[in-house]
Amino acid sequence: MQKIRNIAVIAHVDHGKTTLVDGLLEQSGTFGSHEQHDERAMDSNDIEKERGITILSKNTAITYGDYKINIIDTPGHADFGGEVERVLKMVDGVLVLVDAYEGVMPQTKFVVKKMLALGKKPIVVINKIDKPSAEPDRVVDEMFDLFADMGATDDQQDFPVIYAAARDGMAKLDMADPDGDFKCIFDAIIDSVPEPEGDAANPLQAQVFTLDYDNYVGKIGISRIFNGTVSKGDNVMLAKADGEMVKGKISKLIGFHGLNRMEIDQAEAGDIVAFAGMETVDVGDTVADPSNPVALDPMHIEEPTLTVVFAVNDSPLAGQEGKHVTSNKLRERLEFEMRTNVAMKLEIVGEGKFKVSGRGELQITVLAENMRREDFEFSISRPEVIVKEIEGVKCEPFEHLVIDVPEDLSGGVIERLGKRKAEMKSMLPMGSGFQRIEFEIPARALIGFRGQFLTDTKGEGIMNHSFIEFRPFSGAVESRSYGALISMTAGSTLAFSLFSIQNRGVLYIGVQTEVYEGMIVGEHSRDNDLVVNPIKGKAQSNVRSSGADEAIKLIPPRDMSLERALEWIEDDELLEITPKNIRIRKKFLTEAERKRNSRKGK
Ligand SMILES: Nc1nc2c(ncn2[C@@H]2O[C@H](COP(=O)(O)OP(=O)(O)OP(=O)(O)O)[C@@H](O)[C@H]2O)c(=O)[nH]1
Ligand SMILES: [Mg+2]
Repeated sequence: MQKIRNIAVIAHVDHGKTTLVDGLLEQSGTFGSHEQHDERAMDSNDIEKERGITILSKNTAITYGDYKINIIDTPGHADFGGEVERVLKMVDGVLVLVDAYEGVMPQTKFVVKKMLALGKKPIVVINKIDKPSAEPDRVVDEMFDLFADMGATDDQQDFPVIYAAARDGMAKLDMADPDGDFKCIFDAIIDSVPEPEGDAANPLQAQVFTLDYDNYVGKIGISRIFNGTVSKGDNVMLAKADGEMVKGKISKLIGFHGLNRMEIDQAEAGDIVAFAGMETVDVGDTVADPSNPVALDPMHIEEPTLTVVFAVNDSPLAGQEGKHVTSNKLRERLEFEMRTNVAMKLEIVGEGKFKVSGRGELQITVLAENMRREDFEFSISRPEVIVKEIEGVKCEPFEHLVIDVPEDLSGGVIERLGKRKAEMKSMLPMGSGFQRIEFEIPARALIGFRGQFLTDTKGEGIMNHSFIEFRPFSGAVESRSYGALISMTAGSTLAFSLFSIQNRGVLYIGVQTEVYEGMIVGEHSRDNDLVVNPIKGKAQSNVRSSGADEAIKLIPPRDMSLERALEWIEDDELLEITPKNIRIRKKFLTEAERKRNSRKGK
């Protein structure tokens, strides 16, 4: 039997997981000496590259000595936390990274809790020790405390610690040691991660933990083989979560090495491989021996906490910029997404209206961003949290929120969070005039909070949150405190009118922008909506006013990214998303309709 180690790399967002995996690939010699590869090579899709974050967990394999090490890189952002739990079941040990300055963050707690509960053996990597602000000793203490608080067993508590600067390919076992390479990481993996259990001689049992899709071979199930041996062409039985048994055949068996996937003929217990040929395959399914099919424990899939309605674009500018605009096209695309993305759910709620649920705004905006790049045009509504009944009590998702703020500004932020029903849990000085404050807060109250927080902290605040659990509904929370500046008419914006409107608030659009009645052009500086005319030119006169035009100085409009816009909108507003533009609009475009409907609402 081949000598194998299976590990996952887990951490809070940006603590350096993908960079560390780069180093492991590089230093194990898995990248050929002439092989060209990008930085953070595992972040392979466009949005991952652009944003520098991991969205989907991905696996790779390296060879080190006579060992094969399967490594799964996981996303650190809380919205993709559901992936982590599934991945953890597939490995025997984990590398838990933690930033040598930031220390334990919300998602560190989340992943450590899951990992300990599943009985995994951790190796702790204190990363980014090259940072001038790094305090590795403090962070090691924080990790010990965290493990103790979360009920680690003695064996888990006794974790090896490695100090690293993953970006520089440097690691060592003691801060006092001279800088070394990743040898100590490889050795720790081989020595302290248990070898896979299971036996190649037993009947086949493999569990699918990730789905992929390929235009040529169709659905692909990436799986861990727990028992038995599997060959290309084998007949198998798919044991589904609901107990159903479906016959299947492995048309292709795919192995991993570095950044490559290649067809292989056989694989056995302990390994991670991919199967093609079974169109009905789902996450959690057991691929089993047809003569003795025994399902493995079903996989717990995290439930969505947030929902948004995707709808056909019906704005006055509809159909001008996108190629796929119909309800059918939209439905097909969303259904396609659901085939591989188990963390999301889809429900058709009306003519051309689709409720998409997921774990957070980022997850939803990533889908929307992918769709606009594929030439789709559509609208999306304000995110709403999912409320559900637990033992007769109405419950909503709660989040663990950690903010780092300049000390002199913390009072204002705390007050604002209080209005949003946040409960303060702790407050610590962080050095350099910053405070770290932890809260528990309804997820609902976080919608739209980020923009406000950045304003309140003059852009210096840092906030992070991750899901805790569903708790009893907490009542009304404060929402956006400013109204919208709404265009009263259609046309192309002119500097002259924008110049006067900019005194009323913050503009979201610049000159010569196409607008329509009911489109939102900015944020009002007061709490009510204000209807404005952004296309009015200066009254013509024969006398050329000396230099008056040159005097028009426009403040650059605020750049509203998809996430920012989605966080900003209220219930009576929509985002219009096309391949070329993101517009914010009122659901009801005329003032008369808005008045009628707000009266109805009351
Ligand atoms: N100073 C310093 N920066 C590092 C180090 N390792 C990684 N970084 C930087 O940290 C940033 C995040 O690195 P990633 O490897 O993408 O982090 P990640 O944990 O994979 O992030 P997510 O997948 O989005 O959760 C990048 O800008 C890296 O260059 C390090 O050892 N020192
Ligand atoms: Mg990453």
